[in-house]
Amino acid sequence: MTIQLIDYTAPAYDIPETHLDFSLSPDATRVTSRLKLERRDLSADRITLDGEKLQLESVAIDGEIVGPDRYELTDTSLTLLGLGETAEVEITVTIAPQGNTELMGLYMSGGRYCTQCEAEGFRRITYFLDRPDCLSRFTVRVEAEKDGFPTLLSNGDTVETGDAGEGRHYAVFVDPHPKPTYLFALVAGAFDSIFDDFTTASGQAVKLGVHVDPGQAGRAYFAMDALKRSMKWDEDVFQREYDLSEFHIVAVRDFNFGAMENKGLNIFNSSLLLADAETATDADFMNVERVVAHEYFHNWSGNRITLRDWFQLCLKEGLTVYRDQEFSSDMRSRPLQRIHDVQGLRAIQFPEDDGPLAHPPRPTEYETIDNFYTSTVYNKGAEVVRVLRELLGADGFAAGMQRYFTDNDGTAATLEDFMAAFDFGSAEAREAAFRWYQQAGTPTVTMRREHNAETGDVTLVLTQSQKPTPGQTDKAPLPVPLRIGFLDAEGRTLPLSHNGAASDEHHLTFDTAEARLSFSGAAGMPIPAILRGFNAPVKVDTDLNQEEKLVQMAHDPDPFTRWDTGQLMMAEAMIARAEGQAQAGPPLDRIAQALAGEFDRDDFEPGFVARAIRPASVSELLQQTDTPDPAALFAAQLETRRTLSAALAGQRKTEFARPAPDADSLENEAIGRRALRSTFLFLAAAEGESAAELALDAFHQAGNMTDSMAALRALSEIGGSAFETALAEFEARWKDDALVMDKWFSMQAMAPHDGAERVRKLVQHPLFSLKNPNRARAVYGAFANANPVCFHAEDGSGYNLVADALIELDAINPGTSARIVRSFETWKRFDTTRQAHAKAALERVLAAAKSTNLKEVITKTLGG
Ligand code: B3K
Ligand code: ZN
Repeated sequence: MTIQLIDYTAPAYDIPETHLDFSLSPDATRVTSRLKLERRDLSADRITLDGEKLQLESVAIDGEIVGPDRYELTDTSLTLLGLGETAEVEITVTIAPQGNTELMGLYMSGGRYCTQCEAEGFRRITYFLDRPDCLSRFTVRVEAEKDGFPTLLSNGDTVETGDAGEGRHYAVFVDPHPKPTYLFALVAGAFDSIFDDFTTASGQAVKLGVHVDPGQAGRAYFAMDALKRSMKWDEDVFQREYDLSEFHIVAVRDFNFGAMENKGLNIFNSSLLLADAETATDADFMNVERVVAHEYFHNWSGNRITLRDWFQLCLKEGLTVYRDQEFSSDMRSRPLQRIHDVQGLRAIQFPEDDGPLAHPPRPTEYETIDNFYTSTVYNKGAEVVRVLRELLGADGFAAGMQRYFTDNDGTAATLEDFMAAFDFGSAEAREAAFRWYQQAGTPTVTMRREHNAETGDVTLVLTQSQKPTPGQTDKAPLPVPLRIGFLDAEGRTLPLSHNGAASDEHHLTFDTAEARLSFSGAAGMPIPAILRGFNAPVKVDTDLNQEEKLVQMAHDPDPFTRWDTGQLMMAEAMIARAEGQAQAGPPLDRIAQALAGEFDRDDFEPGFVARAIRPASVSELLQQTDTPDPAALFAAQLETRRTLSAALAGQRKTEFARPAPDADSLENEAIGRRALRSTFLFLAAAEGESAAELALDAFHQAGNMTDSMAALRALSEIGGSAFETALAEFEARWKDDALVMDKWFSMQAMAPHDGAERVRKLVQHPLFSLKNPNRARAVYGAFANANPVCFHAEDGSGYNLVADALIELDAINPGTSARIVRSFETWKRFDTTRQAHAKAALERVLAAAKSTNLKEVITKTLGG
């Protein structure tokens, strides 16, 4: 059944008050709900509540138990009949959290109860209007055995606790903020808890708790610190304060995605919460910090202001990702954060936008909303907010954000409400900006120069175009905010004039299919960068020649541009090699020379250089060529790495001659230097066997998980006995630590030479289980997404390996199978042999698939 945006209608009744009573037990949890109904639609006398996999025990209306003459029951709903203007309804159901392998609704993880309700999990807890526009005030009583479940949590403030007899205890929670069901949460179990407190700007004291598996408290302090920094940042930057007297975060091992922003009770995948230097990499730390912030920021962008319907998902997700990106930029390095985020966007969102699953940030129809938690909704959604900020200017954007929060507080809003908060100057300008939410596909902006040596005028001739996407052929131009700066042939900044005003950097909006932007004051042909800072999610195609690009990558004052142009040059060189045309590509020695210059800059930042000198991954390269051949691209990448490694040998020696950065430090300098060392190792690993000793040495010297993983990664490419030795040592040391073992599993699944054989063996390992999403992703997700050479093997073996797993996984956890299958989305870009294998594999999975989730993704992938 397809749900359409235009079909939205408000529910016939409101449920202003909800009381829930949980009597927890693994196989038969009893849930009693008491709902206050208030008629909204005058003609209504019935209400259809959502419910799935529930055992209905009883229904009472206005105090009287009623029979089936007063309700209709189906597999997915309970319709109450003959209702008046108001009604008090009491419903009792039983559910079995222990058998819940889909991890939606109430389930058990590691012997603890927890919930996941977004998007439609609450209907597996009890019958309710399980939709985001039904806001209700919740009072929740939770009762469980004292032994084994000492900690009881739900949303809001704890108002009562006590003994319930027979070895059981209870707690009552009141959440004063009306909320939709998807923000409901409940937790019960034995945890190690750490506590802290925070005082809001207006003086409210908030008790903070982070609850983790027993024995793991030491790994929870970083998250607690990140939480406090997030709370402060949201006050400073967006004037948003927290609004309850308690805030809790709980980590669970079995979780379908990263984390969840339930009101006052965030639940996290433990992989995104637990971190210490021994067991987590710098990248893990940054992810924990980002996700803690993200979920906390939802308290305003998502919870206080929620969604009218799921089509508006981007309203909370895109905006909140934008907010967490800004937070990370302020906490760490702004240019590095931008590079990191754009790399992610290009790696995942651009291909999505270019393939059969393309959809606008605000889709207009869906079958399963779970399938729309996509990179387009999240990451492009964040980029669109960034576009708005650029179009409006920092002050206009800030003022609009305050208006948005004030005008919509306590409501279920739409993207139109969001746009209405900003002053675009005209209705046309607002409509044009709104198109970013409505159109799918990545626009391409081309830039060609016309230079007049006599007058010193240069005109940038710009065009923008978008390819048709499934279901959307007509595309209107979008407002693209540009930051344009020029260099001369020696790399000096040229302050050219536009409309009479000279500037080092011009901020202009390009909002038509074609435009001519004229600048004066350029004696020679200038070298423009038009998308400094990357403030619009577009592809750029310029007429710069190789010499000009070399100047730009070495001298543009914008670090993003230097990084980007350097990456482009290296990619062109690698692709030319893969196609057997090395001569046609840019010369590697000149690229290496330009990159070497980064080490001598006054503003040298090791973390930046680590990224600048690291050539694109094979996955990234696959997208940049129309004849993708993973093995050839890998060989070209290895050659490029060897050249760079040799050219930068002096710089490497200098770095390794210095004392290693403090293993526990998370300062930018320390993180940056570790990243730089890791890149050097990555470059050197391309030398193969002869680098084995160096890499194994690095593995043994490693003072923290970042260094261990960098060395193990290098070894995974070299293969042979050094890799086996390291793996065995790693396993012996970490076999009892699930999060660390996930790394061990994925490192092998990503091994480029023999990943497929390894995966076949790994899934026989006693620690492997498809039931745990982290472990399933560590093996199959890593293989399908991060081992392009083996996944796209020409004989179809990689596709078949994943297909077999998907069939098995779908019966256990459709949310996870429907996500891993997305690695097939680029199948039509490959040669006919690979296409045939991919198609056969997908058809085989489709025939066996049980879930709508998986079927929807495959059908679109095959059809689009
Ligand atoms: N809102 C959740 C994601 C829920 C996914 C449901 N399929 C996490 C987040 O984006 O913050
Ligand atoms: Zn989110």
